[in-house]
Amino acid sequence: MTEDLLSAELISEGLETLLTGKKVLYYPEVGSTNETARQEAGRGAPEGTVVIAGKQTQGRGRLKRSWMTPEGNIALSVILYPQMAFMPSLIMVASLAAARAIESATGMETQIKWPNDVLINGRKVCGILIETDIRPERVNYAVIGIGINVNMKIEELAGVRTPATSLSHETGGEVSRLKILRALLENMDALYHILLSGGSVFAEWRDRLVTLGQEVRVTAGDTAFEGIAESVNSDGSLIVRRQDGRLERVVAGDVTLRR
Ligand code: BT5
Repeated sequence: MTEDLLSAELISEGLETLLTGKKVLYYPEVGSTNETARQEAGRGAPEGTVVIAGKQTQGRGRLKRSWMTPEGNIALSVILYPQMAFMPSLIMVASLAAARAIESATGMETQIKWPNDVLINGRKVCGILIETDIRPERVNYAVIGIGINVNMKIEELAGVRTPATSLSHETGGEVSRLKILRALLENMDALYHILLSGGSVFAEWRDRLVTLGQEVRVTAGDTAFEGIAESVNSDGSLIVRRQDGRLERVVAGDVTLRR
């Protein structure tokens, strides 16, 4: 591997952001950046603080699943103190920022799989986990965790149950984590400021969804059903037409594309 050093200074130097990455905490190795970010948020870290790890030993996905982050990849968490009204848009901000950053840094085209995966050629290259501390009527903090497979051999992903890939595998060469990280933070910042100024990021997110029009299988809690993903609402929920014709609104859950 050629030199792709990371440090807080390299990541934040000259970054064109208003909030995101003004404070960067870089750890060569950490359990989970989301866990560290939650502790920092609990201590009142400034909004936009970013926790980045060279490697995670206990990276986590949704529903207590695990997320592999060996050396050479990106694992980061951003601390935000958003209004409650912004909550449904955070997943859109995060997945759009990741998609845009990957595209600008590699020239590869990406798709977003509802609600939180970024794909290249139909394979997952990025996962997002948002963890929040919500007090009645108010968000204490939100931690946006993003994991991107950057320089990872395809064999390292062999144990993963859904189709997955890495940027180095797709581009056929080593990819600069620094370039992607900086683009990611700049895009996150710009997209979050659209929310802060009363705008919406919904249309771009919807237009990038690969899920719409597809046959899907939805599992949510104890229930599972199949149907066609017809549309999404501006709150991010997915509208699925079941085989018996009924429309179902899916707020959380796992969606598998049945291709
Ligand atoms: C996710 O969960 O996709 C969210 C992943 C979020 C990871 C970031 S890294 C920074 C921050 N700190 C953390 O501790 N987490 C966040 P989910 O949709 O539940 O997908 C998890 C599933 O993806 C696992 O059950 C595996 O099957 C698969 N998987 C694990 N590692 C993977 C990888 N590196 N690439 C692709 N798929 C993976």
